[in-house]
Amino acid sequence: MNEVTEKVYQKACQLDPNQKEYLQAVGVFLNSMDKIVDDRPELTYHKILERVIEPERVVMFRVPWIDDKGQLQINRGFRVQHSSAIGPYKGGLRFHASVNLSILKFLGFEQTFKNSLTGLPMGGGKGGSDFSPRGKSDAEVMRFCQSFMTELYRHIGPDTDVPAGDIGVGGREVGYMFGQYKRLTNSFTGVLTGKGLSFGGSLIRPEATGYGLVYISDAILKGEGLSLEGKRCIVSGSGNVAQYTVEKLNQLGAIPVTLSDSNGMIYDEEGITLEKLAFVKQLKNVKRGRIAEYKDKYPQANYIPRDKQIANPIWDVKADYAFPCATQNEITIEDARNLVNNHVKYVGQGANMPCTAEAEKLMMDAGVLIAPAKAANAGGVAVSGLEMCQNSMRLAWTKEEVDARLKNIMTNIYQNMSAAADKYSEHNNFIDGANIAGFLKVADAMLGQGYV
Ligand code: NDP
Ligand code: 8G0
Repeated sequence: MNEVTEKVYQKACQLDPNQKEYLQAVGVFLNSMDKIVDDRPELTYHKILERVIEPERVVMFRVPWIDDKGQLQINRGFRVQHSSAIGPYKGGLRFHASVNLSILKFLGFEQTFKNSLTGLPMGGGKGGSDFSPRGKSDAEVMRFCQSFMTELYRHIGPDTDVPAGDIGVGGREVGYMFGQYKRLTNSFTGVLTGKGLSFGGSLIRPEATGYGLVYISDAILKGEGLSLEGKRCIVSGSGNVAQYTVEKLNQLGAIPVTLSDSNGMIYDEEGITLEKLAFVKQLKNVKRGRIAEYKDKYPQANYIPRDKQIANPIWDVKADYAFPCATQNEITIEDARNLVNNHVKYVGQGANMPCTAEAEKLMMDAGVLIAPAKAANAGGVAVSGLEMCQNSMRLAWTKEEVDARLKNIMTNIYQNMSAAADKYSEHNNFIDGANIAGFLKVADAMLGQGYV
């Protein structure tokens, strides 16, 4: 960092010394900003960096609900409304035991620049709860979602803030929350995205993040004279993003060989084909089972339980490319060393901030090509933006139309981050490129709107 960015970072550290994920995201972002502060002195004069790292508003609330035994349970609810510079706040809701303010602030912060990169008019936000849907009945999940929305509804709206799903929040949860919003406000509007197809959802939204990740990866690799064809790919996670990453990798001729959850990983040397993926979708989305059961069905695969004391074996599988699609900081410095030693050439970030700052630096220094999350996984929020657009127009596009728009958006993101890297940083430094390209549009919108 230089003198300007270091000062901004030190202030953030003083204000929130315990928010480690938020400070990590801000730190990585400010490193990229070094390259533009000299070029754009008016940004420093108007304190754009100091302003843009601070959320416009944070809402925290209690969520009481009754479990199936009749016992009262209390969880914590949040909505971080990070930036409305270029559109209404937009971003997912995460229901997971690990959720806290630091994690949601990092996610809302990243969302702002990602949404800017999509070229669609969306600000950034994120929310959620430390409620875990795992092991809960449908009725418990419904009561929780209704209680959560009973507070959240007053803070959101189709032109104010448009939430969606994220970890632990899929079509079921979005549906329950939409139903409650409609009941409380007596209005049927596009206030949430990721809705069911029969009540305003968009085709291709479930597929969008994984498909978009593979589309942009294909474009990046082609730019280097490489391809996906016949390449072995590590994919982590086994939820929404991981599933559709595996699907599109298959369609483009690559060979995904792993999947995981928080209990362990499977390694299928013969490749996770579309037929095997159909089993995984049924297992995870319908039965809500664990990835360990893959081995019961396909005994030639290896199952390795997760031992948190040691480096994650998923990043030590021999492969060409890696697609982390589970959660933040899933690639540590030890994992990064394994990836480099195994000559993995490319990391496409499906999850948000999947690498620790040290891991990312080690891989960059070793020449691994990295597609940062705010570019690589922007397909999800991009199609959410298209869902908002369709809702406003009161029409629905075909899947071909949405898919074509998604492809086009991912190609534009690649070109914009690549051009920004060449102009301000170095060739193929997509981390700097995506941060700078995403930020400049937000900064110009902030400059134009005065001191807000
Ligand atoms: P899902 O809930 O569908 O799946 C999450 C997967 O990651 C599960 O396999 C889960 O395993 C695993 N996981 C979650 N938390 C942890 C943890 N703390 N430790 C280990 N494993 C964990 O979520 P998504 O697929 O939607 O999201 C995955 C990532 O992609 C997140 O970082 C999300 O923010 C990001 N993302 C999602 C988008 C979307 O459209 N859905 C868009 C852009 C980014 P387990 O079941 O054991 O918890
Ligand atoms: O559709 C969305 O707004 C959404 C949902 C889940 C995750 C993300 C993300 O970009 O991280 C966006």
